[in-house]
Amino acid sequence: MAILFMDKNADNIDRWLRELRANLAGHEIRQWPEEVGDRSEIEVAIVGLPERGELERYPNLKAILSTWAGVDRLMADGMVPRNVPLGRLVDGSLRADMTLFVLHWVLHFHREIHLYRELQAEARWQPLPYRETAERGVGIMGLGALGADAAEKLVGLGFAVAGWDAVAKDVAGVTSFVGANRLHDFLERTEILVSLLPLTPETEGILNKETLAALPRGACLVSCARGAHIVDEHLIAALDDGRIGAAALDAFRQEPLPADHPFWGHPRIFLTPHVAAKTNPRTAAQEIAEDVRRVLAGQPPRYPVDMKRGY
Ligand code: NDP
Ligand code: OXD
Repeated sequence: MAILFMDKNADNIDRWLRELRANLAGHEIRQWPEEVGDRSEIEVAIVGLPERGELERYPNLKAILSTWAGVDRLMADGMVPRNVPLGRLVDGSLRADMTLFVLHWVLHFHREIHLYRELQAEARWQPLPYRETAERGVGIMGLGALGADAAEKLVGLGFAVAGWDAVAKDVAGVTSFVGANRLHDFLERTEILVSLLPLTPETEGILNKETLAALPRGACLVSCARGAHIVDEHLIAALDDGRIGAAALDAFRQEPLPADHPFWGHPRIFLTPHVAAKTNPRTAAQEIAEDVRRVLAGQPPRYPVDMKRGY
């Protein structure tokens, strides 16, 4: 019996295989496609981006484990069989990196560095009104594995933090807003909005002209989950007329972002190429190995994906 590693996109497959083999000594790890061999011998598949249809061909799969936190690509038709448990990645290193990224941009926007940058361009010496962190409403959409940690750290810095989720979350010091009918109330009090939602049919396009207009004028956006949460042209219009003060964007509808996309040259957009929190094979392999052992012992993965909800 064996474990399969399959990722059509990984540029570091050797590293992954090394880390997985170190953490799963005594188990045979086969690399797709070269080492697949007899498909009926594969019990667990560890996947980044699998070949469409391929995973349907493994009759004895007990689980599929994702090397990504977000599993939206795996929800597309034919990517994973619906009757095999799917586990996603929750990893302390990923969480710490995402929290640092969020803190960076929240502090940047809280201290209005984006506005000082514009004043600098005009050689204007103009201190802006002082705001305490306690007066600054920061809102996190999605207090999940990543969002809850960022929220806690922001509370620790004294910000007025709220979260918006599908189900109520109890994070110390964070005001919880739940469900579609509280979204407007959540947005109204949010001057710096952080998006850490998964991409699902429900959250696709959630940052659109209505939701952006519900934020206080000049509010800033930190979008570090998935680009398809944003309706791109609505964001550009909101930035152009000053309703949104600035946006830090890490993920995009199409990646790499096409060279002619208007985001690239927009003066109020800060753009990074999907690097907010990159999976670190060293730490991720430890987490994945733990789940492999559980699955082989007949238990489900620790962070199962709900196939109906898509995350
Ligand atoms: P989790 O699944 O742990 O958290 C998702 C949160 O979103 C949960 O609190 C969930 O609420 C909430 N949520 C989901 N759907 C809705 C909805 N329709 N309405 C309201 N709340 C909703 O995910 P993670 O925190 O691990 O990761 C979040 C996302 O970050 C990933 O899906 C991925 O897209 C992105 N990511 C980006 C990276 C980057 O480098 N840019 C790196 C890693 C991840 P509830 O629990 O109540 O259902
Ligand atoms: C992830 C990501 O979902 O890197 O893990 O975006």
